[in-house]
Amino acid sequence: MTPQALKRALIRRAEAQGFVLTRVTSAVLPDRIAADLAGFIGHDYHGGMAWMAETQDRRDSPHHLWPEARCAVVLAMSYAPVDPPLDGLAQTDHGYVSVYARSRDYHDEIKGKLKQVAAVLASAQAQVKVFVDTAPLMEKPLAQQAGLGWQGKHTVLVNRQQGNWLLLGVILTDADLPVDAPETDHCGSCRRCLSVCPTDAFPAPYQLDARRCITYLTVEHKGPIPQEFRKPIGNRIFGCDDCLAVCPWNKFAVDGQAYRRQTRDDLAAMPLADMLGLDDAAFRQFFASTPIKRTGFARFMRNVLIAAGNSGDRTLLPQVEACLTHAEPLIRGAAIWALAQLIDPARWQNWRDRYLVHEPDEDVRAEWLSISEPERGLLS
Ligand code: B12
Ligand code: SF4
Ligand code: SF4
Repeated sequence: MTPQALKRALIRRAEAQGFVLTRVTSAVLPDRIAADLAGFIGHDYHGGMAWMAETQDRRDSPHHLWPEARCAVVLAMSYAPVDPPLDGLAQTDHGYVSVYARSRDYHDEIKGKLKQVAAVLASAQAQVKVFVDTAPLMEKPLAQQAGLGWQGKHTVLVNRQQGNWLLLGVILTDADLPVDAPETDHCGSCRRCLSVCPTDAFPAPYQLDARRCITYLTVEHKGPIPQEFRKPIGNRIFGCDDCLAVCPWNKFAVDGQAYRRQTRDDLAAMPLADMLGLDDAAFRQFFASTPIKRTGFARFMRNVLIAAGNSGDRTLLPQVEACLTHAEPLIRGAAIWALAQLIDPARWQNWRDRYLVHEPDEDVRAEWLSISEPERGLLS
């Protein structure tokens, strides 16, 4: 088969698997990308994602990860939502889950489909490796170089027809295929994604300080969520879609049907009262094979408690109180903050005196002591 015919066969197979975009590029990224990655890591923007720094020398170009790689086939699956995704942010007694996580884990979903596409290359005696998200590979710069779209000011890949609700997958191969032209930037003077960010996570256009991003804080970050972000997080219990949802290029996006077949409607808006009632076993069962399960029970409950604190819903108080004595210090610490948001500030001292005396963990004690008297907010 000629390289052209092989590429056509690949694209046909990819379309049949539900990918909306498939392009080919060289497996070499320019030095500029390595310098940008070094800038990101040098500023500590990766926060606690130590694996980014540990793999930096392989991550900066695919041919450093796999020296035999000649080409990268980059594919995108649309997960464009049908309903306006941010509506759930107003339902403060429910938890908001970002659109990509409201379904079967996309890593499993897309990897299976990539293998089907890669089989076309393998049957032509080419070597292949498939990647979704977790490998040390810069998928967005690679996608831009392949012409799938451009990295918008929010750093996510945007396509003129599909918008930015795209998940990416990559097939590296030692085969030589005809490559596509890179895409150029079409953000123009727009700044919508930068202005909407609740935690001011963009130090500059095209740069993200992950430590300030709600997705990092609710999904990747292991410890207590720093105080300054707790109120801006609102009811977002897993990820955030604000910068994606405002991008004007989404108006051309058709809904992500292939992906949505795996969607669970019950994950779009979950009553906080139900979430607070989960224990570790029920959590694992309810979120089985979704990305949420990967954060683990303690981090998930930390997020739910922050949302409970922001809910203004005092009917949640008994469940919040029950968490003050939970075996997990991370959960106890978040419960203290939630309590402080929900109770009458005049009663704070009583609550603290009752629990602080029994608290063995230094960090949790510090949580109690960090609040002298809750601010008199809407509830008082
Ligand atoms: C780490 C990571 C995160 C981190 C950091 C995100 C980030 N922007 O770096 C966190 C946890 C915050 C995150 C969040 C999300 N993620 Co994420 N994430 C990744 C991962 C694993 C690596 C990204 C990476 O290499 N970052 C390092 C920076 C340096 O690279 P970059 O973002 O390409 O930035 C370029 C420029 O913007 C510039 N730059 C960026 N920052 C800086 C800083 C300085 C100082 C300089 C000089 C340059 C610079 O340099 C880079 C190269 O040119 C990829 C999968 C993968 N293996 O690629 C998924 C991936 C990027 N994530 C994805 C998704 C869907 C999300 C979320 C939308 C999920 C959600 N709804 O909650 C959010 C989006 C938030 C946002 N605005 O970026 C998709 C994006 C698909 C797309 N359309 O682009 C990916 C590709 C996973 C996938 N396979 O589909 N993610
Ligand atoms: S995902 Fe949310 S918190 Fe993160 S950069 Fe986008 S708007 Fe900001
Ligand atoms: S919202 Fe505007 S600035 Fe942000 S990525 Fe979309 S077009 Fe670019």
